[in-house]
Amino acid sequence: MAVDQSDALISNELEREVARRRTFAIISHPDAGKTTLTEKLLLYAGAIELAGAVRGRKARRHATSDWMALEQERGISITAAALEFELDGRRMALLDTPGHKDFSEDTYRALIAADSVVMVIDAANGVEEQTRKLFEVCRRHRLPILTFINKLDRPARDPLELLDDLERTLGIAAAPVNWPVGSADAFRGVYDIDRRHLLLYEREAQGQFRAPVDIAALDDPAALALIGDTVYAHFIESLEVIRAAGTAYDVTEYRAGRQTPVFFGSALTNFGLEPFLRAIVELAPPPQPRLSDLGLVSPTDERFTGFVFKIQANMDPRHRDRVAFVRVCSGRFTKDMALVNSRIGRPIRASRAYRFFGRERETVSDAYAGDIVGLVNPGQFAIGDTLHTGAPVRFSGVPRFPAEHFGRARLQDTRYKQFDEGLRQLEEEGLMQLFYVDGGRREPIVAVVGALQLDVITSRLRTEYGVDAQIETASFTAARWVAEPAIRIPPLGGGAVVARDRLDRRAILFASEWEVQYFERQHPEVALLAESTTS
Ligand SMILES: Nc1nc2c(ncn2[C@@H]2O[C@H](COP(=O)(O)OP(=O)(O)OP(=O)(O)O)[C@@H](O)[C@H]2O)c(=O)[nH]1
Ligand SMILES: [Mg+2]
Repeated sequence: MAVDQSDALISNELEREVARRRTFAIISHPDAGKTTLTEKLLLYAGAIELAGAVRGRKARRHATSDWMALEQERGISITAAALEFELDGRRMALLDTPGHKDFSEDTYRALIAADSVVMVIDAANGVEEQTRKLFEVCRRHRLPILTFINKLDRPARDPLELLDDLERTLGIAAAPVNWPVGSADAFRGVYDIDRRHLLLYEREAQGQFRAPVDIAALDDPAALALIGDTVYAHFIESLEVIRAAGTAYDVTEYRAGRQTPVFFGSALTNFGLEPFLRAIVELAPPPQPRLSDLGLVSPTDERFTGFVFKIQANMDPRHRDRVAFVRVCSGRFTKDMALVNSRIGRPIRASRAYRFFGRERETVSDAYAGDIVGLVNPGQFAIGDTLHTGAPVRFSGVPRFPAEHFGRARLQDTRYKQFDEGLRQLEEEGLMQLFYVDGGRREPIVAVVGALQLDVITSRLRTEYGVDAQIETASFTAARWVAEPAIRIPPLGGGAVVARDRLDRRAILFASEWEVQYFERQHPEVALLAESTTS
């Protein structure tokens, strides 16, 4: 009897904790303002006291989620950052992702760890290429999407046209929750369509914020005076169109991923941020069930399960350790618990577990489904690993993409040990794959999905491992693993070479996709794999 009671107590606590969690990723085309919006959401949630900037003079604060040296140097996001904070009794976990297509593998993995998505659209550009691609991934995973149309403080497309663009380009219903009053220099604020009230803002220097003026009635003379005649007339006209013919917000449609609620604003000048943050808290779904080889795993299932979606080395220059980011899928995680990595089968003690806030970390004693926990266990984890207690289980679906760009990494000094160690750890992160050509010099070949990742490798070898290296483009465009370890590989024509990966598995590097196909036609007996079989 006593046992039953304590079990009931645990499951009540578990249900309560899971129900208050919100884990979401911010996605978009490069430069739409994901990191700026992230920083402002943190500011409005009270998680930071001062907002940093994406680009700024040396002395200025940088955005919390762009913590890596190269991100700050270039003013772009390169790697997904996890930020956890409390808000209104909810535990929020936000993943700011890189927009550039060369880093999209990292973005896709972050999407797999989220239960919903915030999609940022640049009001001058509408739906752009990278947003469209990321949207397709969201659709496949049925992730609910909230849309923030950003940069209304600059010349923008007409809001009706922007909604139309969302609907046509993405094939999703767009339901405006608020409506912008003016744009560019005449951008005054947003009107809440359902609650029927107006939030008018003033610009503040240095990204500080001031509470908006809240006006209940549209025909309030004060509103008219603040907005100005021309902007007011235009606003009323488009509002009427939206009221008559616009899609109304519907929670079922949103949760099913068929409709996206749309908000307008400007992350940089702090317009429209409180309503958006409130919407995330109120509308975003709690942790959802996950598909495993045993079927759906419910977040309130009492046993702990999770998977590694990201590995990042050297986040903290003082520790120089490697963190495996785990999305908790079910149950309760406790520090020091013995978990099994389903790939290896042996138990591991989770003794160093952290919660992250950009680069900052804090020890966690327990975590629940929905949380993102960073585990420090050198060499024990690979991207995609399932961790669990109880009977064996595996989650699938952490994607890997085939490398398309290859380069020869050349050490320019004599720090061989650090060079090898650096390359090994960056490979473990999934930033690249390493190959060594048979019989060739000991110059590793690095293979990446996007060419900019080659710059990231040299920069990180320098700043994190103190190694001066150069990467010279190599003329390969595809790698295929040889399925049979013992099979004889026939002589290769064209630009192809035989190479080995770090685990000594044989692969062939080809100069073109056409060469791959030609080889496959000529040598059907040599089975090739696009991905290495995970060891
Ligand atoms: N005028 C204006 N500029 C903005 C706004 N939001 C962001 N920006 C600027 O747009 C640029 C890109 O912003 P980021 O926040 O880095 O965009 P991002 O989407 O995170 O970019 P990546 O992570 O590199 O894909 C920066 O110079 C920002 O200051 C806005 O609301 N108005
Ligand atoms: Mg960014």
